[in-house]
Amino acid sequence: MQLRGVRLHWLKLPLVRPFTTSFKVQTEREALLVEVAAEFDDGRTVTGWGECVALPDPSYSPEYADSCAVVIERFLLPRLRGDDVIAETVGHRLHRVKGNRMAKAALEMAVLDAQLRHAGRSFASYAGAVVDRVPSGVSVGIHDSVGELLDAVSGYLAEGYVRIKLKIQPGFDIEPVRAVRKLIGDDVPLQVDANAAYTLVDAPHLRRLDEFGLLLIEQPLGDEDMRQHAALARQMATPMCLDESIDSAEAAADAIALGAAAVINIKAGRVGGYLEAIRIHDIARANGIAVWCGGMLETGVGRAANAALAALPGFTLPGDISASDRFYREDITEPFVIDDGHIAVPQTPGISAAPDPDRLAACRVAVRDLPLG
Ligand code: NPG
Repeated sequence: MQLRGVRLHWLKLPLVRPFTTSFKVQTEREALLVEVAAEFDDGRTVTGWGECVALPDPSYSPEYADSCAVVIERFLLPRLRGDDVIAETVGHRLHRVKGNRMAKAALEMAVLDAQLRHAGRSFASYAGAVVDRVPSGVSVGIHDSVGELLDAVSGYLAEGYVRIKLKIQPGFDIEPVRAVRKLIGDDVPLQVDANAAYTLVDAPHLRRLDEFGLLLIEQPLGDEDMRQHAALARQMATPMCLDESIDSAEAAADAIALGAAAVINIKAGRVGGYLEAIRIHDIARANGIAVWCGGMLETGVGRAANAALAALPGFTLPGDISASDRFYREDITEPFVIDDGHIAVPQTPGISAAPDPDRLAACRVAVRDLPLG
């Protein structure tokens, strides 16, 4: 295929309620979508959509939405000139540009979406999905009081979510987790996510989480602290899960070899795209390491991709794939709904439904056509 047009859309979607993590309070999602027009050998031109998951600031990772837009325009697109573009070689063509994985992921996703739409094939079938619905977990932010947290958790359980993930940080960890475990009983799967808020000297404190029978503790230490995660893992009974530290298949292989990860949270944006995400799934599965699909408050475009990814056989733990209304009153696609604790895996050609043009226009704050050179 040949790229004939690339358009960036900056969106702002209000959240139904603030979402607080150890690194940020989010009250709206600023999303960046990549739309490509791809012309195929048969003369057909097909539109593809990608979602860039970078936040508006470098708080979760070094990238941020505007840095991604610049990188896509100045450094990535020039490498996708010519009539021989296929999704499977996008990663290789972009390899000389270091890092900037969320930017690369969004562009590769748009190309893959166009390619699959052209072929009339769903992403689920392409990726090797083995189920047509995936269990839905919910990520619950830090609250001002334990009482408010318990109300939120009760509400999500009533909606049918099958697994609860609690955001924790120093000062909001042992007691909130104890209270939630007491509320939900021993049978509801519960896990915690620290988003790199602790250091290894906190090991004795973190070990107190062991008594709550957690599925896992996610990224307690810094992004670069692979060795220290391995050391912490040896001191805790709760299985160690890495998120921020795993930015590639190589990093996943290292984490497994070091004993730093008994579980891996896979987020395609963080690792440079859905194809790398599939490779990490494959490596983890071959090593007997469980994976689950993380979320970054995606719109319906990215949520569709995550639901399909999570349908691969190694995704043995529920992902952060909630219904659209966990974050948004109105999505830009048909909303994903929770049904009996599950989210349906899209089966239509391409990765996601195209955004609804009216909804897109309603929440768009900027749009830019990129020169193709
Ligand atoms: O369900 O999409 C979701 C949110 C899941 O907690 C969630 N995401 O650290 O994993 C995380 C966190 C996050 C959100 C990280 C946005 C970065 C940006």
